Amino acid sequence: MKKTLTGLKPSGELTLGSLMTIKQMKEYQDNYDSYLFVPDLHAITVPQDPQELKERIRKNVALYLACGIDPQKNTIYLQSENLYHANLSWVLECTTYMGEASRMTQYKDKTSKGENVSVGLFTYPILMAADILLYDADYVPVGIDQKQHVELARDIAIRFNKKYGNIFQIPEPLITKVGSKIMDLQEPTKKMSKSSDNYKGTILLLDDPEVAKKKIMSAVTDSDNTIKYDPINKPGISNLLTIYSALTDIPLNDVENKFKDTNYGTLKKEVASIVATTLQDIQTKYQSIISSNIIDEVLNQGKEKTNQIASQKLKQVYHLLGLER
Ligand code: LTN
Repeated sequence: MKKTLTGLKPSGELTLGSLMTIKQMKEYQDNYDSYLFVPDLHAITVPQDPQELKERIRKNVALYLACGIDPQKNTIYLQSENLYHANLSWVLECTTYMGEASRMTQYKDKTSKGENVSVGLFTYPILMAADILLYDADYVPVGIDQKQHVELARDIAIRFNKKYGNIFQIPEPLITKVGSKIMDLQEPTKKMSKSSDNYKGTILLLDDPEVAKKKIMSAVTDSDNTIKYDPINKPGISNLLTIYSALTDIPLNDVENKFKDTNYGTLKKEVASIVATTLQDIQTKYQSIISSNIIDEVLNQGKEKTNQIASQKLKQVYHLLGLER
């Protein structure tokens, strides 16, 4: 069976955008061997409050389950509970060129603002390559912003295989269909992000549904009052159509037709309502999960299984490199 693997960084609360990646994994869970982990080591590339990080890690696992990820069909685990990730990452760093790593646009964007950045932020995509290659993932569902990182993982794997022997499966990015396009409600040309400081622009999966409704109602639009999917000229309206389509699974075209003879107020109300019911449903499930011991059971299983797989893989890599006596 083919393998899919992905992770959602716990650097901020999960958003509607995160839900799209989770939904994608849910679609695959019946037909693929699915791995869904919490890349908590990736979160510390920027400073985190330890107590908040700890809580968020648990919350995120509970949210995976509340959003319909079946722990029987998915291997769910914490990156930090598997030492082999950081270990393989070091090996891969030694086979990655400075030039390649320096081309990563996410890193370039972050450093272009002139902020102090950690070395970890620079090597971040190589740890991500390790996450993927340890398990021989065939497919990696990610938003469009992570595509370049998966391509780097491919390049690293291809080169390693050529030089040392065929050991890594070459992964392919699977770009989340609409999720890669869910935008900030206040600045609809920017991706809706868990690390955004614009509270009104982002809908969190644990937002009070009434608050979420208000955020939709005050989303930025434009003044020409025609409803059309046109992300360049009408980013705000297009984003609302996208959200509606994503949450109802109705194709974007049909959504556009459904609303084309109405007005912005109607569209916003309908989107607000579907967002609120979606959140309500997730949160009801979340409440019962967070107060049970299912999270620990799931994570213990995931930890054991993935440590076994990863230790085998690293042993083979060490063998190929002559790291043995
Ligand atoms: N970099 C990703 C999170 C991530 C990931 C991975 C995704 C870390 N390791 C491996 C897929 C596969 C992000 O920021 N969304």
